[in-house]
Amino acid sequence: MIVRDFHKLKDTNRAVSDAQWTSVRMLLADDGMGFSFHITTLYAGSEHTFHYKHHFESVYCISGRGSITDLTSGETFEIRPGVMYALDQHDKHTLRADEDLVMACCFNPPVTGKEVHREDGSYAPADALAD
Ligand code: 9YT
Repeated sequence: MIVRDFHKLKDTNRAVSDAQWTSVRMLLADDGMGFSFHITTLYAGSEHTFHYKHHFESVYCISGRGSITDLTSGETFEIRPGVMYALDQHDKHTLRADEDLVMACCFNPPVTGKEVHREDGSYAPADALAD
C-alpha cells in the first residue's frame, strides 16, 4: 500500500511549478500503478493551452471556477467543483482559471516526473525520456 500526504509532498521535488501553475505528483510511473495521479493548481487569471498527444488524462475539479475550451470543436464548458473532463481523444484544449482551480488529474500512461511541456503543449512519450 502507498500512503502519501499532499501537505508533505508539496515541499519536495514531487511538486513541479511554473509561474502559472503548480502540480504535486502523488503517484508517478515508478509507483507501478499504470497511471499517475496529480493535484494541480492553476492560478487565478491564468490561461493554459495543452495538448497531451501521447497521454489520456482525466481531471476532476476540487475547488475554484473556470472554463475549458475544446479547440477542435470550439465548445466551452464551465469548470466548477464536481465537474470532470476526460481527454479521451487527446483533445487540444485551453483551460482558464477565473479563480485558483484545484484539480485532481490522472494520466495514462503515467507521467515519469521528467516531462516538461513542449511548445505544442504536449508531454513527450515516456520512452523518449529514457536517460
Ligand atoms: C489540469 C492539468 O492539465 N494538469 C496537468 C498536470 C500537470 N501539468 C502536471 O502535473 O504536469
